[in-house]
Amino acid sequence: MEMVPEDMTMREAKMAMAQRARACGGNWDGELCERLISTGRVAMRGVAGGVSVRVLWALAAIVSAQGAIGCSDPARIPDGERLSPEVSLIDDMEDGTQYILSDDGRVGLWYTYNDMSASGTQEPAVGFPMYRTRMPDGEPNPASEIPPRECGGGVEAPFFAGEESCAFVARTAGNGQRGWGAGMGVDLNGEGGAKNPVDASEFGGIGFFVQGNVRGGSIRVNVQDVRTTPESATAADRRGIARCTDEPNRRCNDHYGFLVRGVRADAWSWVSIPFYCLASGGWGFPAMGGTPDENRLRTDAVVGIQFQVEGADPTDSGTPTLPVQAFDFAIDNLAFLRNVDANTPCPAPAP
Ligand SMILES: [Ca+2]
Ligand SMILES: [Ca+2]
Repeated sequence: MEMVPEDMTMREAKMAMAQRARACGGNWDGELCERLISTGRVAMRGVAGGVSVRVLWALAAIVSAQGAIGCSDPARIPDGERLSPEVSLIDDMEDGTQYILSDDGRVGLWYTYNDMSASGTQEPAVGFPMYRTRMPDGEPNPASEIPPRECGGGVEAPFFAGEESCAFVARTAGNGQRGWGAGMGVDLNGEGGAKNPVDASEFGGIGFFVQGNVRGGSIRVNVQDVRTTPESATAADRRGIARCTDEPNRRCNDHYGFLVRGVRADAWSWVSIPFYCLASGGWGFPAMGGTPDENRLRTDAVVGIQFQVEGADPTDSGTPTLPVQAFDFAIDNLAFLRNVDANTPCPAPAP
């Protein structure tokens, strides 16, 4: 598969810059505003490798002008909320970069991860450029190896009715995983190697579009909190939250998850997962070493979301029990949801 960073068109570049510049309105203070704008510049340089120096100078001028105006503009809807109050978009991938939407106060990057099998491969191998399924004019990209998603959400996700750009998705593919498998994930408040939490307690769950060719049509979705994530140890300790360690009865990475079934290669499906449907595997903290009351997601201390496929040794026993199998899947419009709660049914396999 081809996954090289794509040059942005001028229109896309301007949209991305405007998106960041809008962050300066409303309640943002001046210092944070400046930081977001400078982050935007760095991000633009990172993806716009083929854009001429003259264009970059022009973009810098646009940012300066919009930043100056935006910082005094009181009327602002964060980018993640702009399509509907029912959802708070974490990322729609449309800026083409590995950064999530930063306008709602979340900061993080998409990444890939795997069991480090000697025989394993996984794309994207360098950084995480988003995959283009449509051309800038909205027509399907003839070079795309996966079907483009229709804009607007359809009957499954009507809250995306106002969606106007559906060119990019997050896609990963690989083969040769002889251990527990591979996946892609996203941090919601990442700074360097530390994973800090965000408070997601105002939401009822998560949702996303998925498409792919994966073992059994299944992908495990993990919502990580500060207790199950080893890179969040400092953040957990700061708040006095009991957490996983490397002790045998308090093992890390047993995240709260849900096995999504019925993932299709020929079609995109919308999946809504209420938080109450998430369960740990029972082999780590807090299922082991904690009380039953503690054994559910801390929605007030969520650090990231992961999408994972099984390798040949799903239980990490040391002996492969399944054939090695290639995988290739994509995610779009990852969002926190306000329209689900404990009365919403857990997802059933797609028809
Ligand atoms: Ca993004
Ligand atoms: Ca998209």
